[in-house]
Amino acid sequence: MDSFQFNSCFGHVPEQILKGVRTMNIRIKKIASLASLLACISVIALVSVPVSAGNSLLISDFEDSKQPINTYAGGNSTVTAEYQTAIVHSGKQALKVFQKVSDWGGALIELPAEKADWTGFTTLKMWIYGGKSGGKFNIDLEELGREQFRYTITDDWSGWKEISIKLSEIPVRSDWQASDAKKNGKLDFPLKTIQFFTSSSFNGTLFFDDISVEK
Ligand SMILES: [Ca+2]
Ligand SMILES: [Ca+2]
Repeated sequence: MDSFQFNSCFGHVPEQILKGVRTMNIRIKKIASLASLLACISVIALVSVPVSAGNSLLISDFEDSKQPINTYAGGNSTVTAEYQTAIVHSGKQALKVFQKVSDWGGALIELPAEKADWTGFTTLKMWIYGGKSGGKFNIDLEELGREQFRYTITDDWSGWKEISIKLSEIPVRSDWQASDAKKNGKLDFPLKTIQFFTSSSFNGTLFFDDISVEK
């Protein structure tokens, strides 16, 4: 409302009051501009969500009990794996793996096609609840061509801890490869399995949750 309209409505109004009305208009416009800016920032934030989600590929959060967990063990070893709700990092479930291994044993999940191509991802991450047993265990990656890669971890902490492993720093297994493996010493995709708790000597329990690969 300009001063002509204001004066027409209310008769002659002193300049002091008109000045106050103009100032108020400017403030209202400033508030409107701020609201527009905040709306824009909100839209940008909403648009950014899928981009950050694309930087991470969830391998398993162990919430789906139908996802099979396979275990294997040598004649002198015992391995059990179960979904449980008592000790979790996220959601309602995590995986508990008990091992009493004196020859060989482990637990694995098979990767469905949509989680098997890690092209463009650089880092494998997972949360492990350690028991501070001092034992060593391995994270093994197996390709579709059966070549295997191994990263060794020492169980030297208690409680949850995030393990972060650069894919480029996971060496090819030097102790064993399948006779029919297509060996070239390079981690090729798609992967077949992630064997997240293998060992030749371990006595204890570990919990696993939120396995992912990140860009
Ligand atoms: Ca979980
Ligand atoms: Ca290879």
